[in-house]
Amino acid sequence: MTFGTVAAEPYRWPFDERFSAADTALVVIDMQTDFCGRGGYVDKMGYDLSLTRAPIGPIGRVLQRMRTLGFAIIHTREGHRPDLSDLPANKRWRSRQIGAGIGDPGPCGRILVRGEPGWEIIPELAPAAGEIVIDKPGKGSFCATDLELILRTRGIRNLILSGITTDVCVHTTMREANDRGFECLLLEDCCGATDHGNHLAALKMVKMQGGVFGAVAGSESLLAALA
Ligand code: C5J
Repeated sequence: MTFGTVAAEPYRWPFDERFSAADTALVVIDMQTDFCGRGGYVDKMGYDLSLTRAPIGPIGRVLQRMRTLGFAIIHTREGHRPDLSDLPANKRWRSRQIGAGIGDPGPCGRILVRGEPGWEIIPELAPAAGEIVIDKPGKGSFCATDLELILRTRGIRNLILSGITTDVCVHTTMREANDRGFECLLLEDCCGATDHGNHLAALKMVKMQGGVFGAVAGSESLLAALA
């Protein structure tokens, strides 16, 4: 089934006016306890969890609809090997400056370490059987992962982006994808940041210069296009 365009800013998405489950994936970025759960990394840093939890409901609705329609669903998790061999010293040092050292013990296990409770995707948005999960050591989902190979192998050209945080992992992934020629749509109510001003600024940056990284829409606009 082919769908028409989504009402988005600064242009109706996608640019070539059609998309389908065969050529489009939903990417759900880092919906892990460490970023939106009590006792996780973001909580330990002292940020307001309501900001990174806000997208849980909207993502859940989009996920359910896109799953039903047979779109590819890709989840990502930021995290490091237990021996921390993929953790740059400066990333660890900076996290310790703010009192949430990556690799150090916390209420949800070792912070941002693969296999620990805090690193798991929250139960509300848990991957379904057969959905792809990308483990990444950095902010971007393309860096040191097989994401691009998987997308090219499946013939995916369009990415619908959601998750946390808007200004860090979501933005880095969108920029990486855009440079690789993927046509990107960011769902504004399906992402959130530790600072609401940064969230708004990140949305604005996408829309400048005619859509320098792609387009931005609300989840209701996407769901209307998929109805
Ligand atoms: C951050 C992320 N904010 N998932 N990670 O450190 O955006």
